[in-house]
Amino acid sequence: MAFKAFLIAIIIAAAVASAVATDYMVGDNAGWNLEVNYTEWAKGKDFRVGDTLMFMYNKDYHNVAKVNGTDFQQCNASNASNLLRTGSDTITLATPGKKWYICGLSDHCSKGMKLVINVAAALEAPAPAPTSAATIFCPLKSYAWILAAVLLTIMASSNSNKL
Ligand SMILES: *[C@@H]1O[C@H](CO)[C@@H](O)[C@H](O)[C@H]1NC(C)=O
Ligand SMILES: *[C@@H]1O[C@H](CO)[C@@H](O)[C@H](O)[C@H]1NC(C)=O
Ligand SMILES: *[C@@H]1O[C@H](CO)[C@@H](O)[C@H](O)[C@H]1NC(C)=O
Ligand SMILES: *[C@@H]1O[C@H](CO)[C@@H](O)[C@H](O)[C@H]1NC(C)=O
Ligand SMILES: [Cu+2]
Repeated sequence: MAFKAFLIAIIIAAAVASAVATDYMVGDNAGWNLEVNYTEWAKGKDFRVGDTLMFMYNKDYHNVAKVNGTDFQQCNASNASNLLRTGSDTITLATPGKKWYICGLSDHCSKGMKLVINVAAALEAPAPAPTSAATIFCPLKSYAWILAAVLLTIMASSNSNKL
């Protein structure tokens, strides 16, 4: 019974979290290519931990290299920590701070296929230090746990009614 309630709590927490997180299609309908000004695209967007970036592109011509600030400035994808090339890549923004992405093929980066964003802490979470499992779930909106507690109470009482 407690385990069932725990599962329900996790499902609710996940649902609430995904309702709060935003999925960004990089370049919107135009996708990831040479046609979009990604500085313009990122302008005014409030990127948060837990949000996702979706890169959609023709994998014969483009890829997505996650780089640092230096390699971003120099359009150097030769030692990218993360090279994505499926044509449909989703990146979850896991930590706050600046994130840099460039296309590593041909001279696309210097032609403008580069995106830098600034990721802020998750919404409504005062960003506790990620030290324990509890911090993974607790900023996931405490009202999910209140809901779970209510459910648990209901389940417990319906159980005792049968006795
Ligand atoms: C892209 O947009 C930014 C911000 O509006 C602008 O400063 C920049 O010149 C543009 N880049 C190109 C290549 O047009
Ligand atoms: C690109 O990065 C690689 C690996 O870090 C480095 O060896 C190379 O010198 C860099 N190239 C330029 C032009 O910065
Ligand atoms: C950026 O990454 C390159 C490897 O690609 C590394 O040589 C360089 O020291 C890094 N720069 C910073 C500021 O971390
Ligand atoms: C390339 O990246 C790897 C892994 O991050 C690192 O061990 C290596 O030293 C880097 N090479 C250069 C030339 O920066
Ligand atoms: Cu490209």
